[in-house]
Amino acid sequence: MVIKKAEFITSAVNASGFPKDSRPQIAMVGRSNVGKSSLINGLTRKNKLARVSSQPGKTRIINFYLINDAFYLVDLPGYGFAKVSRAEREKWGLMMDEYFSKASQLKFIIMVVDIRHNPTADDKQMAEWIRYNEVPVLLAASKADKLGKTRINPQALSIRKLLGFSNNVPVIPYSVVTKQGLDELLSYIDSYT
Ligand SMILES: Nc1nc2c(ncn2[C@@H]2O[C@H](COP(=O)(O)OP(=O)(O)OP(=O)(O)O)[C@@H](O)[C@H]2O)c(=O)[nH]1
Ligand SMILES: [Mg+2]
Repeated sequence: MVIKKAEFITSAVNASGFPKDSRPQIAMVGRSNVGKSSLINGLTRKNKLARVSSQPGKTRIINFYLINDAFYLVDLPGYGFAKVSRAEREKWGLMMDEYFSKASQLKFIIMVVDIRHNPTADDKQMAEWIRYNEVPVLLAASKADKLGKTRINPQALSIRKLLGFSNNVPVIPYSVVTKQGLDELLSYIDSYT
């Protein structure tokens, strides 16, 4: 698939703000600062579409991007960054619950993990939740440019295992810097839209 058109449509904090049309949605989940917004920019080849920051917690609302007029990529707020109040954490949980329970067009989840790190307790909880809800999932292991070539695949497979996913869950190491893995991710996205 080639992404010819990508545009920001809307932001939302609850279901009243979600797009109302029936186009399929593919959502990015993952720890804060792992690279979800960068991945949206990398896949669409638009550097300024989604806001990226080295400061964790940049995306605190749900952002919807319409791709080729055909489907949405959904940038969900990241979890697990330290400097956050309890109230903020609760707000995050409510927002995610609302999205996952009411977004009936959700077809597929891309769970983004940093290839350099083993999964955290938060990551494991997210993986549990995905399995419980039986949503098709793909693991995208970010920042592969930061790891030596021979370590990339073994580390990606190890993360999948630690998260408790079976071999049926695709795991794709990628980098928005070298563009490794981006075409493969696009093919998977294509098969779900
Ligand atoms: N080297 C490298 N850096 C990356 C890659 N992807 C993202 N980054 C960097 O990681 C940082 C965080 O990226 P974001 O895309 O803002 O992360 P996020 O997951 O959207 O974070 P939140 O919005 O806080 O949930 C930025 O400094 C990016 O430039 C990658 O593939 N390689
Ligand atoms: Mg973000």
